[in-house]
Amino acid sequence: MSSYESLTTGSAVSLVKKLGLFAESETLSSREIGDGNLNYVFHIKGKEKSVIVKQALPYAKVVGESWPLTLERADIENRALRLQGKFAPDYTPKVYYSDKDLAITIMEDLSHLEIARTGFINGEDYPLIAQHTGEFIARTLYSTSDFAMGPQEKKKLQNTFCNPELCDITEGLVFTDPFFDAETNDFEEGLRPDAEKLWQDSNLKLHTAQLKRLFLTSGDALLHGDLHTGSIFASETETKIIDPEFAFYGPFGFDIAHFTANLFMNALSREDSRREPLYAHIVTVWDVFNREFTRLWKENNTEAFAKTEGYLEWLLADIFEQAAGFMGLEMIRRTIGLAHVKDLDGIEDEAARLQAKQRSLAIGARFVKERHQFTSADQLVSAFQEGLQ
Ligand code: SR1
Ligand code: MG
Repeated sequence: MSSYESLTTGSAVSLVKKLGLFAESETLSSREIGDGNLNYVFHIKGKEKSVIVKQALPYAKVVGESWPLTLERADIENRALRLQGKFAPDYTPKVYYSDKDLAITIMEDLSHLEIARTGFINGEDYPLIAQHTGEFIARTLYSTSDFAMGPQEKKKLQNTFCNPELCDITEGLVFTDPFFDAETNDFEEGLRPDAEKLWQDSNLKLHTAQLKRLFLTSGDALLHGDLHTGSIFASETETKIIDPEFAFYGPFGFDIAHFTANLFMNALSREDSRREPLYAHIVTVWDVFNREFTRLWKENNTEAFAKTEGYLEWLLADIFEQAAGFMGLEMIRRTIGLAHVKDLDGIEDEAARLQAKQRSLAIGARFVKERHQFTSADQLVSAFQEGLQ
């Protein structure tokens, strides 16, 4: 029988004391700070140290108890964090404790950093975020792929990261619902003509179906699965990637696409003169990903065809093309689907907000439909700039 019960600020304190993370006698402060869609997050602070207690709820917090959700995701997140910590320790929070029944993970407190989405909205530029995120993605993906692990070990690991319910959320909210008049969609009335145009675009639907199939069937590597700027804690010098509860074996291009798409959406919310640092991040994350993936490929590759001329170059080009498509889908779903981004929703002026969202839809649709034509991040940035005209 499961011993699950949801924590409160008080019971979270009792738990960390019982686990010996703090002395019984110590006075601790405890606050629920989660602003995500799915979980409780308690910040527990003593005199000299602090920790984060994250607990999965048996339903999606963003919708309520009418949307039940597996607690298994806490175990997935905990195991993904431990693996990511092995391959990219500088960019992963340390895990101190986890309990499958209670669906909790106790981890390093990162509150000296800021959620990157919030920082970007407030005008921060985080000079190292793209370099760090590119390294994180290349290392975690390459290290869990057939190339690094060999097909047998990889398949064994893949079996332990089947994440059907969370994948179902992505399959619905990212790859399906925004392309139909679905109940989960959420947009302001002024966007209805744009949404309807999109629902009638059969070419866009065909491309979306192709990308959805890729998501459903490719098992390249252990993905983070939800790598938007709200899943990143950052400062001028540090970057930590959190929240891998959507982790599963999926296509190489997915994580980098989501990071890049969220930078583009922040760029939509900024004045032209302040977009340059985001464009630079987009180019950098791709440069770093390609460089790091290539370094790892050359250092450690179990594949018989690893040295076959043109194979690595073909693969990197294929990842880029997939990613351009996934990027477009992320922009579309964050604009008219269920889960929005504050970058766009927070634009106060109604006309400016509507324009930014219309641009997000149009640029997103172009990325999806023309993904085969893009071969570099510079080209994506140029296409984005054309979408601002
Ligand atoms: C019901 S969950 C909605 C969204 O929040 C998560 O962060 C994922 O992006 C998901 O699509
Ligand atoms: Mg999350």
